[in-house]
Amino acid sequence: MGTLPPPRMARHVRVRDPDSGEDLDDGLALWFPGPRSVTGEDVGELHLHGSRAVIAAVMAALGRLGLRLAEPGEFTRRAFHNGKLDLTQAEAVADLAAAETEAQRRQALRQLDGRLGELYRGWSDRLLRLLAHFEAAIDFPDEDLPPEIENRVAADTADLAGEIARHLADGHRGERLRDGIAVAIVGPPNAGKSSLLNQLARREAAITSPIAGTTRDVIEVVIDLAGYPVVLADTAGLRDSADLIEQEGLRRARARAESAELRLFVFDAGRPEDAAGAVAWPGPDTLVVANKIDVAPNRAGVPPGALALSALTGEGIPDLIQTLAARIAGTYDIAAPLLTRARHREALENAADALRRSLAADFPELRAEDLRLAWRSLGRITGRVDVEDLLDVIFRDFCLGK
Ligand SMILES: Nc1nc2c(ncn2[C@@H]2O[C@H](COP(=O)(O)OP(=O)(O)OP(=O)(O)O)[C@@H](O)[C@H]2O)c(=O)[nH]1
Ligand SMILES: [Mg+2]
Repeated sequence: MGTLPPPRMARHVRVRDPDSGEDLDDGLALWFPGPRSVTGEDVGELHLHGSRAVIAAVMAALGRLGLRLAEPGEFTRRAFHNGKLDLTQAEAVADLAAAETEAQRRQALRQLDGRLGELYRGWSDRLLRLLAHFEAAIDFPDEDLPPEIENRVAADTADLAGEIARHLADGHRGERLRDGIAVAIVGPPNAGKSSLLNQLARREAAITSPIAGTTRDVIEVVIDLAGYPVVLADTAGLRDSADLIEQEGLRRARARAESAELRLFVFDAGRPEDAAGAVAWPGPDTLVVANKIDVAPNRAGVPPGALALSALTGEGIPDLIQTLAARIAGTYDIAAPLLTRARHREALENAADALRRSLAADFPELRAEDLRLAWRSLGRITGRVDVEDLLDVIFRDFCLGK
């Protein structure tokens, strides 16, 4: 029987079967007594050679001691229950484990640092203070809220509703960074759209051919574009067509172009008149790309502001990647914590609605009830809904009439 290593110090150990005494592996053992551990409980770690045979032998021996494998998410769940993490941080653990690009990793780490939770808790605390005024007025009905307090509560409620609304109106950036930023490739047939998709994906994801009308459906690939997760969509070439299948393809192409965050309008530099098709999607979110520059080397057909490249030779592709990455960085590289999940969005929308209702309500009881609903919605995001909080604040922060 070995002894415990000193707390938080790695010790070189022989791992032995407690019954037979047989050596099972050679490794490291660490001991983290609670509460200074990842879950807040006592945690022991064994660092082993991870082969199936070693794991099977050690697991069997631990099983005989009454230990079992953790369920999925069990460590994080225990950490949450023991107050080591709030729910947004627990979600960030899952995001960090699933992150595929630098931008996703950074976003998840920022959330794990607790900044998103802090923002929501800050709002929640402000609501509690507002609520405390009403609770007192309701508990002591003879004493009306002084009008200046009532005005301040209304102004603060409106401020908070405004802040939450601004946080919600973020263009879904945090969620998009988790799921991938939508970029659509559109343009006339045969311009080289599918060839460009293949270049950016670095594989032959889409069929290309000299026949106009090769691509009929939307073809999606997920790529890591300079650290950003991008869902790149190739679409059918835009032209008038009597073919029913092609018409459906065109409908899908246009719909995808509309919903995408950024568009690459690709045309053949040898057919400069085609560049005009880009006017269907005016604005800075459409990058105009003159393709096949390898066979139009004097660049006469490249309008100002367009990127010239060859999807065949790869010339100009690094510039396109850089331009796209800079565009994406301008939108997504911000220090403020972003909303990352539909769950948070829904709770925040409920909170904002409740605050607006509270402002419109006639009686203090109703105003208070809506504030309470808003507070509960916010509390659900971080997982810290607890009426004890409310009672504590009422008796600590509020002193009626004094
Ligand atoms: N010389 C040259 N040929 C290219 C270039 N890019 C694409 N092509 C060729 O142009 C033809 C059409 O390319 P695709 O990528 O299939 O064009 P598309 O825009 O997807 O066409 P549709 O799917 O029909 O709308 C193919 O024969 C490609 O090999 C380029 O940069 N230079
Ligand atoms: Mg195509």
